[in-house]
Amino acid sequence: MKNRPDLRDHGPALRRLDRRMLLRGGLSVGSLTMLTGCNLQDGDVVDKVLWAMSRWNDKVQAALFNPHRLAPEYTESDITNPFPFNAFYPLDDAPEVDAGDYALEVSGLVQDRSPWPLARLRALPQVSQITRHICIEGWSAIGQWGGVPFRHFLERIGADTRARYVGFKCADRYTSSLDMATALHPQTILALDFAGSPLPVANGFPLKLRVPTKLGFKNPKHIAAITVTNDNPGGYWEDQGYNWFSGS
Ligand SMILES: Nc1nc2c(c(=O)[nH]1)N[C@H]1C(S)=C(S)[C@@H](COP(=O)(O)O)O[C@H]1N2
Ligand SMILES: [Mo]
Repeated sequence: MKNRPDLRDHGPALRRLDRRMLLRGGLSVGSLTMLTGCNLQDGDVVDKVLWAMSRWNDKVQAALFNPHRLAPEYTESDITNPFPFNAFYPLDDAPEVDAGDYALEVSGLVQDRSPWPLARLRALPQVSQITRHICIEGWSAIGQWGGVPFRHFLERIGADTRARYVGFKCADRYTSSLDMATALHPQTILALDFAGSPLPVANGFPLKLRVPTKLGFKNPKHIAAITVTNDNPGGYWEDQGYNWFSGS
């Protein structure tokens, strides 16, 4: 074939392409060549095409997202023990947040920007779920998380729930963001507890977002600040090419 792309030149760009897009859409690099009419020899062009496809994929996924469909829930006997740790650094570097000093910051399109010490979060209604965490790196594990339904929290701070995004900043400088429909999903929780006790440092002390309808990287740990916005805040992995929506 004349225009056969040389995959070796585009390894990183192709690895960043959402696997699901390839699987679901049945797309191949060969069909990409036909669609774009370019021979994919130019890394920048490949990158632009893949980013454009990923943005388009975000829109399709958002349109397909059913705000009422629930992720499967499991029983205590299904829980994975020990539960894995994962971050963009080794466990020794996980941030040690001082519980006494801690207060969650809130900003953006919200009526009440007052900070949230842990006791104030604990005073809100709490729920618990046993769900499967799926990491894009190829592992999954079932765990139990407890905390405040995120929808309740957003209503409590007077968030404009017509805004498009909720952004998260974490104590380890990790960032991530969610579409508002997923933020309001009944299983999305601002988790304080893991396996019935306060979150261990490894798994996000003092606060993480548990989103069972999304891949693991969209479950920020050690959350320090939340913002409600119409400008897509992106995120640590999102900005490196992981598909932004990454959910079902
Ligand atoms: N603050 C922060 N949150 C994070 C990450 C991180 O590096 N820092 N990694 C993400 C990824 S890729 C995964 S798989 C999960 C891992 O959560 P766990 O350590 O509780 O298994 O956290 C997500 N949230
Ligand atoms: Mo992950």
